[in-house]
Amino acid sequence: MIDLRTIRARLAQVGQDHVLRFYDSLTPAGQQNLLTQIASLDLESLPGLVETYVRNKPRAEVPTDLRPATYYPNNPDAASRPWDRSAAYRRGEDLIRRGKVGAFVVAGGQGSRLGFDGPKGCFPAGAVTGKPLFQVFAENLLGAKDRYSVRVPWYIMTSPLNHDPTVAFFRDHDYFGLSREDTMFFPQGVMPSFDIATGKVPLASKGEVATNPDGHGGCIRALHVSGSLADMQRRGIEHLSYFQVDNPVVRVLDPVFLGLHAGAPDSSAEMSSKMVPKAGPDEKVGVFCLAGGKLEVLEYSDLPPDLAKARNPDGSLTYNAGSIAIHIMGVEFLQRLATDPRFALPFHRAEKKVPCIDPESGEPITPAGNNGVKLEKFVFDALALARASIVYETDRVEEFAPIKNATGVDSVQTSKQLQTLRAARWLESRGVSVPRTPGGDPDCTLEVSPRTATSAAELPVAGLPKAVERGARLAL
Ligand code: UD2
Repeated sequence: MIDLRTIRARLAQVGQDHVLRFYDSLTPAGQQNLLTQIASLDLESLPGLVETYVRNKPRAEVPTDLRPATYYPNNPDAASRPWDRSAAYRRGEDLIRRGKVGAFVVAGGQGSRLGFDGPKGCFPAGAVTGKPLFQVFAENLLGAKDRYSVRVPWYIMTSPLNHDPTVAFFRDHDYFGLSREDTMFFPQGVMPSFDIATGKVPLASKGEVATNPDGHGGCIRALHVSGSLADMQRRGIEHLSYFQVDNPVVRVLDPVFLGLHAGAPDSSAEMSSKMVPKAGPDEKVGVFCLAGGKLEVLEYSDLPPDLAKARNPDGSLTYNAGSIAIHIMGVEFLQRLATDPRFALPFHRAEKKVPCIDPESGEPITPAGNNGVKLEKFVFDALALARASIVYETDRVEEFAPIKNATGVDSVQTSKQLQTLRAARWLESRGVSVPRTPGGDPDCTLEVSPRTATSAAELPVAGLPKAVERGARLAL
């Protein structure tokens, strides 16, 4: 039993005792739930956080020695930095075959921009089949089982807000054919939200404090406290392939990327990243930069417009290395960070709409504008903690078709177009004729399951049609 008086005193000390205003109106179970929730928060840190991030808006300092990051070009013969793709492939493939690689999706975000009611991984994403994002990722792992005869464990980070429906979705779909023992779910941590005007923590209801997931950077601690890192060590997993829940064309097990991460002379095999050249100065992706000799990602909102627009003599963007949020992380590295008592990633402040109740009347408030401040940690801030970190360029059409918005840029529609475009390329590379519009876009809808292939080279020729009909919908 958590003691009311102790909690009340601690709350009063940090100026947040209003969260107990409706305590007496709750059932005994409701009272205990509220006290348990409050006791799980780091109350003593709240005054400092309110001062730093709510009353003030810390400006992201742009380091004076900032320069663009270097990267392994997609073309290994590029004069800028030649490298041995087949050696990287062999090394990466060997790691996969020997069961040294795990998969890790961060799926704890609130997905508010998409307006989808449910965990984002349940969103129907397949261009033809409409299969959910989680199934697409599962098929990557089933494909690895077919190709490499290996069971790749999959760690799925949820948040307390979507954990139960996520687990139920997998159970209802029989884990999409994966083994239950190889599919691990764990919730990330939360942070209290803050009222933007007062710094008070709002109440989501009379018996619940408003909280938000603590950002994908919370995954490092969550991997540790959930026992996932220990599980990886038991299984002999050395590298974790990290990806976001919103990208159905991610190549979960990429031998070349793994090989570079584990074997490139300038990699510490601690944390590596994939990039694509930015679509334009305004694309909403972070950029890889170097500062103080360390690799870092400057989030798009923190990159000053003059740097975002700066160009090289050949016309390309100077800060061109866009992060598509695909990383490989060494398990030893994660263990070292997670068990270091000094380890803490910085918070990033975001102004958001926080649904809550009126602190006086208890009536629900649906905010019209941003009424709250949320604090989140970003996983890419861990890059600077790696001894050395490499970036590998990949092709946008091959690996980046995110679903973030209901319409427009990075929407389900653009994702389906990109899925089709990629499949068209793969089919054409196999001699299949694909109808195109006068503008050059495929005039059909195509989808290749990652169980069938995760690259053109993996697409089996047998069984492919000679030509795709105009307007056809074809799933392979
Ligand atoms: C992210 C990157 C951006 C670029 C882009 C590529 C950040 C801050 N920005 O932008 O630089 O790489 O992706 O697509 O990451 N998530 C959690 N828990 C949380 C918050 C988020 O699991 O507490 C997951 C979320 O489920 C999703 C991913 O992290 O899989 C990205 O989150 P986002 O939608 O907030 O990031 P976005 O699209 O603004």
